[in-house]
Order: sequence, then C-alpha cells, then structure tokens
Amino acid sequence: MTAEVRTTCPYCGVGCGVLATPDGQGGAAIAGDPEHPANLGRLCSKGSALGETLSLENRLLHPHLNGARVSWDAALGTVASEMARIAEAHGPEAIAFYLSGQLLTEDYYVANKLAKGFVGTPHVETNSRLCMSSAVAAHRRAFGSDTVPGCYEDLDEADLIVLVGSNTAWCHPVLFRRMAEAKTRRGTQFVVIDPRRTQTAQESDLFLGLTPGSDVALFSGLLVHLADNGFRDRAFVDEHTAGLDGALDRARQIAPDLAAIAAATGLTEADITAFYDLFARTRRVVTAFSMGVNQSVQGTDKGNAIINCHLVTGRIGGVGQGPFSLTGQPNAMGGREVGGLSNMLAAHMHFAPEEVDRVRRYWAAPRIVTGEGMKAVALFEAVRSGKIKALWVMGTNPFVSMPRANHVRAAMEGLDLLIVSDIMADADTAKARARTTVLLPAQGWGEKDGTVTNSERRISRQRRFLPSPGEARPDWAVLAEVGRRLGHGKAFAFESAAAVFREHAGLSAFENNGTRDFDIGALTDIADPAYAAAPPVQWPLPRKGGRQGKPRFFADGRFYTFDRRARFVAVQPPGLAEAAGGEHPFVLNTGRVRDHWHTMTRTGKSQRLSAHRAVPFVEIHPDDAGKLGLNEGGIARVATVHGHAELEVTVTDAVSPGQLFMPMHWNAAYASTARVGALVRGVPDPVSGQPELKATPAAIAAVSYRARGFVLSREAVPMPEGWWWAKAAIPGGWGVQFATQDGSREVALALRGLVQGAGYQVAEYADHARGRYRCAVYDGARLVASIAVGPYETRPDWEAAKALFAGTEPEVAERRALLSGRAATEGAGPVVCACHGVGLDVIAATIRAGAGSVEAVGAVCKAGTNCGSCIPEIRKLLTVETPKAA
Ligand SMILES: Nc1nc2c(c(=O)[nH]1)N[C@H]1C(S)=C(S)[C@@H](COP(=O)(O)OP(=O)(O)OC[C@H]3O[C@@H](n4cnc5c(=O)[nH]c(N)nc54)[C@H](O)[C@@H]3O)O[C@H]1N2
Ligand SMILES: Nc1nc2c(c(=O)[nH]1)N[C@H]1C(S)=C(S)[C@@H](COP(=O)(O)OP(=O)(O)OC[C@H]3O[C@@H](n4cnc5c(=O)[nH]c(N)nc54)[C@H](O)[C@@H]3O)O[C@H]1N2
Ligand code: SF4
Ligand SMILES: [Mo]
Repeated sequence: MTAEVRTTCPYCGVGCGVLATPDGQGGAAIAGDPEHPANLGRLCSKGSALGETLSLENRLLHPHLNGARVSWDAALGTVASEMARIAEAHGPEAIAFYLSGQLLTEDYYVANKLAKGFVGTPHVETNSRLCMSSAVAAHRRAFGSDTVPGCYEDLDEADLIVLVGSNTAWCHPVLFRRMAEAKTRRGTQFVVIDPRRTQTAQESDLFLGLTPGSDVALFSGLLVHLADNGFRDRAFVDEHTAGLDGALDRARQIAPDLAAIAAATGLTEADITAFYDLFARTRRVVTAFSMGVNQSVQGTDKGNAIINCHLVTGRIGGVGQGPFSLTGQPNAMGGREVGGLSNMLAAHMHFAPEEVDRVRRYWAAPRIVTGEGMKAVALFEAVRSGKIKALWVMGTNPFVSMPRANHVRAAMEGLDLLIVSDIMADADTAKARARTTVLLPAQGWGEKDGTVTNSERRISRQRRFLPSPGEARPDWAVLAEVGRRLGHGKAFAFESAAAVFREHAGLSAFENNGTRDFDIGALTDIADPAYAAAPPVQWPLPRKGGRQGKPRFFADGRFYTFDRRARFVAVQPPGLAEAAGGEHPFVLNTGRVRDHWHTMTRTGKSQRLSAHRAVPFVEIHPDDAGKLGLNEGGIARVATVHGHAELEVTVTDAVSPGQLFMPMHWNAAYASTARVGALVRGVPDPVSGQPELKATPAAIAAVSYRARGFVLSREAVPMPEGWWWAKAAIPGGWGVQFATQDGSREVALALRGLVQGAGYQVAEYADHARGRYRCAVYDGARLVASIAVGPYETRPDWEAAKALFAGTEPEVAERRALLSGRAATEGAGPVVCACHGVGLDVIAATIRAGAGSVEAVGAVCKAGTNCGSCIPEIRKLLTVETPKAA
C-alpha cells in the first residue's frame, strides 16, 4: 500500500472529497475525505464503488486511425493536417468541438482557447447544453451573470427546501443526506415537485405530482400569492430589482386563480394552497432545481419563474435562502468558467466587443472569434447538413445521450473528420466511423490531474494516484500538442496542468475590478507545489481578497446587470413542445437511477452498482399496464417517432397514468435496444437551446418472445443477433439476461459453445418439450459458467445462481440446485444496499422479525450503514413491512 491521495469524485456536481489509497496493482481503496467541506467524509454508493471501475478491461489504450492502431505522432499528424485542410477549404467554422462537463477545467480551458482563439471557430459546445444551460440562461436574465448565489450550508440552514424536478435522493445523495440531517436537527420541511413519485418524493412533507411541463403555472401562482398577500419585500424590490410589474401581469394571466392553477398543474387546490402558505411564511427557503426544470422546452422560463419568487421576497444571498441550481456533472461549473458553452467566450465573458477585445489581447489571438457558435441540437443538425466537416468529441457519448441519437449517429458518420477522445474502447461513440476517424486514448479518473468546480462554486483538485495506462494522455496535453502542430507554439507551450490553471486564473482577473462575478485572481501565481497541495476553495477569490472564498453572492443587493439591479422576468404560459396523443398517447419521461452514471461506460463495470437495477426498464402505471396487458417483468417495446427500445416492464404507481419513465443509462455495449437518445425528440428551449428530454410522445406495447433466460460467465459473452439482452457486472464475472424467438434447444446450441473451454466439465439438464434447459460449466471444482433457459413467461431469477457463481466451489447440493433451478438456500432478493450487498428479501425479513427503524435494520443486517444512499428505500420497506410484523 502506498500513501493515500486526496482527490475528488468524478461523478456528480456535489463534488465530494475522496481519499484514494492505491493497492499497487492498478486498484485502490476508496474512502470519503472527512476534511472536504462538501461531504465531510460521506460518499454515496457510486463514490464508494469507484474502486470497482478502475480496471483496464475495455479501456482505449492506444491511438487509432480508421480502426488501425497508430502512433500518437501519426494520429495527431492526421488531426492537425486534416483540420488545416478543412479550415483552408471550407473555413474554420466547418470545424466544431463537442466537449463535456466531465472534463477538467484545464482540459476545457485549452480546448476553448484552441478553438475560439486560434482555429477560429465559435462552435465549441458541450454536453452541458443538455444539462444546465437553462439554469445558466435564467441566471443571466435575472442576475446579469451566471452566478449561483448560495452554497451547501444554506441547505443545512434552511427551514424549507423546495426540490423542483430533482430526484436528489438518487442524483445528489450526499447533499440529500445533509438535507435529511437538517430535517432531524432543525425540522426542515421538504416539498418535492415532480410528476413522478420518486424516492425523493417519498421522503417529502408535501409531494406535488404535477402534470409534466406545468411548473411555470405553479410558480406564477406563487409569485402572485406572495406579491398580493403581504410577503413582498418592498425595500429589496424597490432598491435592488426591476421588472416586477411586467412579470406580475404575466403571472396573473397564467395563474388568474386557484382553479386555473389546479387545472394547469393537475394538483388539488388544497395542495397548492398548502405549498403557497408554507413558502410564504418561511423566510429561510431554498428552492433547489435540476433536470425536471432545465431539460424542458421552457427550461429558462421555469428557472426564472422560480427566481422571481425569491426576488419578490428578497430571499437571496442570505443564510439558508435562495434559488439553487444543482449541477449534474462534476465540472459543469468549470465548463461555465472557461466558456465551454458556444454562447460564452471565456471566464464568464460573452461576445460584447470589449470582452472579445480583452480576451484577444490576453491570449494574443488576433483571429479570435467575435460571435456565438451553434448550440448542441443545431450543431448536430449542421453536421448532418454538411456545414460542419470536422468534429472533435471529448468526454461525452452523444450516440446515447443526444436526443434523436440515431439521426446524430448517421450524421456523424458522414463527417470528413471525426476525432473521439475517450477512455473506453466500447463507448458507442468511440465505435463510430466517419471518412477519417481518429480515436485518442484519454487518461481517466485517478490517472489525470487538474481541477473541478462543484455546485457551490468550490474548486477542488482531482489528483493522480494511478500510473497512466497504455499510451493514454491527459486531454489538455493532447489539445495543446495540436495547437502547437497548427503553428501556435507560444500560445500552447503549457508544460503542466498547473500552468494551464494559472493562465485561466489570470484571465478571470484580467481587467476585472469587480465587474465580473468569476474572479480567482488570487490563484494566478499559484506555484506548482501549492497547486499540487491546493485545498478545496470557493470562488470568488480576487487577488486582494485573501485566500478565503465568498460563500454567497448578492447579500448586498448588487447584481451584475448594467444598473446592478436584478430582473424579474415575464415568463410564457406553460406547455410541452409536443402533446401526447394519437399513436403516441404516453409522455415519455427519462432520467436516472441511483447506482448508474449516464451512459454506463464506467459504473457498468461495478458489480455492486449493477445489482440495484440489472436490466433496462420502463415504468408504467398499473391502470395503463392492465389496459395494455403488460406484466411486471415482461418485455415491452417503447416507440416514438424517432426510435424504439425494448425494456423490462416495472408496474408502479410512482408514475401517473399516461406517463412512462425510462432510465438514460444503457448503451449498446450493455443492452440490445435501450439507448434513450434514440427515442427522445429534444425540442430546444428558445432562450437556452437546452433540449426537452423529459416529455416525448410515445407508444408502448407488450413484446412476446419464445424463451427467456440468463448466462453467467467469467468473461462477457456476446449474444446472437436478433436477441433481446442486457448485460451486468456480477461478482466474479458477467451476467446477461436474454429473450429470444428461438426454442431452448437452439439456445443451448448457441450458448454452450461460447462458455465451454477446453478441459471444462459440463453438467446439463434439458426438458426441451417444456422449453427448459440448464447447464453448469466447471473448471475442476470451480463454476465458470451457468446457463438457464425457460419459456418466455417465466422471468428468470438469477440471484441464487449469482450467489453460487460468486463463491469458489459449490457444494453437491448447490450443484444440484443450480441444474434444477431451485435455490439451495433462501435467496436474498434484488440488492437494495449496494455497499454491503443486502437484498430486499433480507431487509424485509429483518423488519418482519422486529427491526422497526432504519438504525435497527442496519444493526441486524448492515443495510444502510455505509453510504446511506439506500436509506430512503429501507424507509419505504419499513412502511410496507412493519404492519406485517405486527
Ligand atoms: N445516480 C446518478 N446521479 C447523477 C447522475 C447519474 O447519471 N446517476 N447524473 C448527474 C447529472 S449530469 C445530472 S444532470 C443530475 C440530474 O439529477 P436530477 O435532475 O435529479 O435527475 P433526473 O432523473 O434526470 O430528473 C429529475 C426529475 O425531473 C422530473 N421531471 C420530469 N419532467 C418534469 C417536469 O415537467 N417538472 C418537474 N418539476 N419535474 C419533472 C423527473 O420525473 C425526474 O424525477 O444527476 C447527477 N447525478
Ligand atoms: N433522454 C435523456 N438524455 C439525456 C439526459 C436525460 O436526462 N435524458 N441527461 C443529459 C445530461 S444532464 C447529461 S450531463 C448527458 C450525459 O451524457 P454523456 O456525457 O454522453 O454521458 P457519459 O456516459 O458521462 O459520457 C462520458 C464519456 O466520456 C468518457 N470519459 C470518461 N472520462 C473521460 C476522460 O477523462 N476523458 C475523456 N476524453 N473521456 C472520458 C466516458 O467513457 C464516456 O464515453 O446526457 C444528457 N442526455
Ligand atoms: S454524491 Fe456520490 S456521486 Fe456525487 S460526488 Fe458525492 S460520492 Fe460522488
Ligand atoms: Mo447532467
């Protein structure tokens, strides 16, 4: 064991501090950093399982050109010469970059400088367009700058937390635990506003299950209520804001009375009144919002409708109060700081002539671009139309995550030059082929070095604790090398991440003098050792301000508009881009599950994280399922105008009738047909350009196969063409669940050869007349593979087989059980607690045996005692199982 290294979790925007202790064999022990102010030692299930994602399996380790391995020199030679050729022939604007909120600030800075300053293309866009660009636009309209006013401490100190379109319990779990502690400590109340009764909603004091897309009606009604009932902060509104009258007029039109609000939102008048009263009489209120707000055709208006309510009450900038955009990605904020969105220039500057001039001088870049580039949806449209000839995709997987992904894929395959920088060889986008395709291996988390900024503006270091594998390089270094090859040696002479950071910090302070919110001038001269050792720090951090950042903005009522007043915004009436109906009668909502990250290229490697939900699924209300003959665990085809997916059915009243919910995670390496982007329309918000990803009209129907089963094997085995399948990491190897039109005999033939190595013994049980087949493959006493097939109606239960597979040498009784399909011992059920691998059946039995609280359950079976991400699910089981115990 070598010494532990302080670093930062590479997943969500909470930005938890991690202590990583490398084991010397490519792995590391992972723990929460007790000294990091974001998490004070806690980690959620994803953070805790980081150690399971570090293997080099399927890593992209060498540069490739058109499918063949080449040297870095050859790969970057092609990149530079092709970029130069395309710029020469079609102009630099034919070149685009599509970046990611998961890049480090240093990577992002160099990419932005290269493109906007030296290649001369404004088309530098990022997946953050799909994530929080509506929040950015709402901030800019209200505050004159993209400023997050508050900090995490406000969540500890609030008396009311309103969560809008945010499944915080699953997506920002460590923050949710802070909120839950505030509840215990000071009785903080939670209101959850979401069309879906999420795990977060289960924990709320008031759940408002509104009609999709109707948030603006709810918050317009709230604005009127606050303004008309004596909750207006007159001094604040008069001295520090503008535009209330116009915003209020519009709000009155949208929400003339309670009945109209109830009709628009589908909520009861009693619930609406309860929410308005609670908000009105609680001074310390934080309204936290994420993708249910942002990923909407009126995401910017939703954000401003929320901010309006904070401005009218003057609840901004004070302890425990304010609107709070929860950022998704670990460096969503860093991307905003460097100018990673195509409508920003750099360092929170836009394209005003004096701003362009300032950055031109700082960069010494005479060819700097002078206007905005295209936003994601338009950008990929321009790829399709041929306007964009070269695209560099870095740290994002658009074949899965972009709306109309099939369209996007076809468009990208028509490019003259496609460059993909990724860490995984099996990422869907890394498998694309354009006329010239260059694949560049990036250093991943634990291998690279730099900074990220979390939701509360806190800059933390990601540090290297593993050797760099194969020929992987840091993204910033590759970009800088291309800059040098294009003839800009001086501008891209960076010798380290620290050098990049210094230049970035310098730009933030350059001719700033308090005119721009983003200022980290105090770090401009940070020396290499200080950068190496830098503790987490919040911005702003101006040169003259000392080493302590400022936790909150706007307490002084001074904003970044020209008159330093905040703006109320008159919003548009609520609505979705397209109404469900006709052949597509359902609203398809999409989002996340607790234990997977995005397109699964990393969390898919973890068996702990794959146990919670092992198969892609669609949630549907029992009434709809009944009408359509859909059964729990059956397979359904969900289709939109743009594409389709086949998913396992989960029948639940967590979704309302007429709605479907599907997770965004499964990519083509993990499931046959479950890529979310293929289905989603993604009409962009007119202000922010962020596409609507939560409400595409869809149809759903049962699908019937002849057989269904699973394969467990030490190495992953590919499924035959035409089968439905989903792959999951399991203890000791891989599990694939499948369904097929073949009978058990054909399945046996197709699969047995895939798992049967030389010298292995095979034990089989076949009853093909009944469509049943089971097989266990042993290498000596060790179980190396197991196959089970049954008729389609029998949903395969693989928990018992998985348990045997995880062990070393099954007993005779267990071997027999494996073939008979009956478990030798009682199963544990699907995993609830990922950290300790505790199943639902075990927790339910513990409760029935008398454990009456989360703590008691933990004391008996350990569930919920590590990261706590499963505590909401345990609490739900307590409500269900406790009555049975009595
Ligand atoms: N486990 C996990 N955590 C993550 C991530 C992950 O992949 N996995 N990704 C990270 C990233 S990048 C992001 S952006 C965040 C996202 O974090 P969240 O925003 O919390 O996650 P989502 O599940 O995308 O969507 C949130 C909720 O919006 C609701 N919603 C849909 N339509 C509407 C509507 O019209 N109004 C309202 N009020 N709500 C609506 C959905 O039902 C859903 O429950 O999570 C981050 N954390
Ligand atoms: N329908 C629907 N679509 C959505 C969403 C939704 O809720 N619904 N959410 C949207 C949101 S909020 C987001 S943030 C996006 C996320 O979508 P993506 O950004 O496409 O998802 P990731 O899986 O995080 O992709 C990251 C890629 O970068 C690679 N990678 C990891 N580390 C590195 C590195 O250090 N360097 C490089 N070069 N590559 C690396 C990974 O292997 C992976 O291929 O999806 C969006 N799309
Ligand atoms: S909450 Fe979980 S995923 Fe997010 S930063 Fe913390 S440990 Fe990582
Ligand atoms: Mo995101």
